[in-house]
Amino acid sequence: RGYRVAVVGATGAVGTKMIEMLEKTTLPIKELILLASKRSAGKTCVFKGATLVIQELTTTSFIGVDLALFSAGGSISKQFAPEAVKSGAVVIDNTSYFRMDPNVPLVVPEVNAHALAKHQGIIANPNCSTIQMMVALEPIRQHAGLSRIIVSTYQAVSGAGAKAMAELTRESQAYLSGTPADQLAPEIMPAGGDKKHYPIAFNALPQIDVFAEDDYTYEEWKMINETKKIMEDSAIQVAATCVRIPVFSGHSESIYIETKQPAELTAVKEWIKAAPGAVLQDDPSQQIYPQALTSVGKTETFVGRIRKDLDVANGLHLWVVADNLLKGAAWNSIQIAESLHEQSLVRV
Ligand code: A2P
Ligand code: 11C
Repeated sequence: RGYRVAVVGATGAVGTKMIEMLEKTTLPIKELILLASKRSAGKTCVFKGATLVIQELTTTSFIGVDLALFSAGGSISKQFAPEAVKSGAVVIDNTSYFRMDPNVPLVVPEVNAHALAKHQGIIANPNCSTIQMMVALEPIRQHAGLSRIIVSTYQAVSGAGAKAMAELTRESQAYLSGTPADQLAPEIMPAGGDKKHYPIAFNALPQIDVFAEDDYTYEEWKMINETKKIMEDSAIQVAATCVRIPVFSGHSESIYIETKQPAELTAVKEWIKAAPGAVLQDDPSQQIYPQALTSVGKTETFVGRIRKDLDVANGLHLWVVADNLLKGAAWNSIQIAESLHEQSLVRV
């Protein structure tokens, strides 16, 4: 009894975490099918004590599959997610490809699990930096409304995949061994698909993904558009500045918000404490605040440094941190699967 679950991109930074999270889920799993490119076919992976062989992704990979978790890039999702749906699987897609499609629910289970009911085979997992911001802000929105968000991110390299993590390691070692900054030979950062590359080691790059409309990057547009879709409120004003820093995992965000109604600090802290998936870490007297390093391996979103703005009556500042590979990707996808199961929505 249970579901036949496929992971597409099983060898990647997110895919490997999906397999780890599937070991922890309460979702009944009958069989796990691991898919990646031809390069990885034949490699093995241990799941719940059993050795599984990774298979090459093809159009016939989804026969008999109930749930398919995709994290192998947008072009793979574009090509293969419809194939999986045709085979009868429900797809949970971690890429940006289907996120803004009006027929595709974009879900953070703590915020809008209800949106799953309308799915037509594909459900999109939001961008990592959006997800943790939603977990932190939803309880405030519920109690005091939300009119404006201005966010600056400090994002880890694992968001850009396993090769980007290797690039940070290589550059850090080279720089510490005396290689000058202009000879670090970056190949991926800030964006694999862009013309120029800059070192990420010992640096901060205000570019995640490529530039788009109005000189905002795609990562910034994702935070803006996905927030409005998830919170089902196109009137929320959102602006983002997304920055890559030399951290392996754990995205951090400095968030400024304006609420519709006044919100007392003690109340805001209580709302965060009571919110599903959120953990309050806020005690300046003891130097307690969320940190990237301590978020790694955790599925929760950590919230601290909550302060009133000094000039704007309904303005608040927060510092929000989560493991981008877990809550930002793999764990949120598994939570979507669990929620689909609880709502009897796995079969289309
Ligand atoms: P592979 O390791 O075989 O290349 P990351 O986000 O860490 O870069 O990982 C990307 C994931 O997407 C990897 O699991 C990678 O598999 C997978 N992938 C890349 N290209 C393809 C493809 N053409 N078909 C299936 N999986 C792919
Ligand atoms: C990063 N947030 O940290 C990006 C990666 O739309 O799923 C996630 C890309 C996406 O690089």
